[in-house]
Amino acid sequence: MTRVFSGIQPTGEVHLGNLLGALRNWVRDQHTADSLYCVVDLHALTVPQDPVELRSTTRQLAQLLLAVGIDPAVATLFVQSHVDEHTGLAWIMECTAAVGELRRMTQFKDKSDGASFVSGGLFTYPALMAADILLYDTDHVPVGDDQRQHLELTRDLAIRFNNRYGDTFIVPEATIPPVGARIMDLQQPTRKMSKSADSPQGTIGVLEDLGAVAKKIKRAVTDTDNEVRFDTDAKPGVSNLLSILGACTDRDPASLADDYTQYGPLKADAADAVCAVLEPIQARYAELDADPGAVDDILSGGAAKARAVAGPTLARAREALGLLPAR
Ligand code: ATP
Ligand code: LTN
Repeated sequence: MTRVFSGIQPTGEVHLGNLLGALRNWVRDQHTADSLYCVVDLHALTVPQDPVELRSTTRQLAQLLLAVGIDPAVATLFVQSHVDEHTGLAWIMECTAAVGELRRMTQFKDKSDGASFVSGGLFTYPALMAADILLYDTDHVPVGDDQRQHLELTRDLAIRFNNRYGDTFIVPEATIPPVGARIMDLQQPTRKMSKSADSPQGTIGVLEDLGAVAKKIKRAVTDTDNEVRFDTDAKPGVSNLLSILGACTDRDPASLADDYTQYGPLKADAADAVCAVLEPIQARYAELDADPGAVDDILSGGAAKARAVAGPTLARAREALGLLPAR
């Protein structure tokens, strides 16, 4: 059976970009592949976090993943720091990666640029991500477009390791959705919608009040020429609304454009479509609120299942490297 793995950081609010670019595909893949989904709390440590907040956002994110539709009866849902093999293999990946290739990562450049403190972990972040993926003999990694470069590096590291030490890792592939892989900020449509956006008006939280969501979409930045056309370079704001509507209704954004001659109706339909997607997620999230212990139980079962796969893979890599086994 095909193996699928993906991860999401417990930092900030989960937004519509995360949902349409990644999480919806996680839910889809769990029915056709052996799927593991991970709350990557160790990746969150690459920038300073408040301990109380980190603990609660980690649990809340797991709860949200369940609300979105991850079913622990078919998929494995777990927290990265519960499975020590991630840090064990990360060191090996750090020693497989070259400084030059880590330096080329655009996410590192974006996140370190202008920051007053840049941790060593922010730089080696992609080695930990490669470890996450390779530990599970992963075939496919459903992610948004911004993770393309990290996936390429993961493949390069797997291939390099296999060439040096013999076949050890499966070389994974990114699966990036044709529509919704790069949802843009509603106020600055040339920047991706992000947890760390400057303006909350540009980002739609998955758990946000639906009235506020509709307002934000209706106030989204477009342009003055009033022509509805899918052209991400010339018309980034309008194209973003078409992508959002297309991703929510399973339609092609370029052909959707033919249905509209004005921005108002496009915005109204996009707002309705987004609210229709968010409403059941919010209802399930509220139900899960009643029983926080249930989330912890699911995570504990998930970690046990993940360890059973990760342990043998790490042992295989250590053996290939010539590390003396402990007795
Ligand atoms: P930040 O912007 O602060 O780095 P993030 O919003 O990218 O955080 P992550 O936890 O890094 O959140 O991403 C989780 C998943 O969501 C990844 O697969 C990522 O590719 C996807 N994703 C993130 N932003 C978008 C977006 N604007 N459009 C589509 N997919 C996205
Ligand atoms: N780097 C990713 C989060 C992430 C991930 C992973 C995604 C960490 N480990 C493994 C897929 C597979 C991000 O910033 N969105």
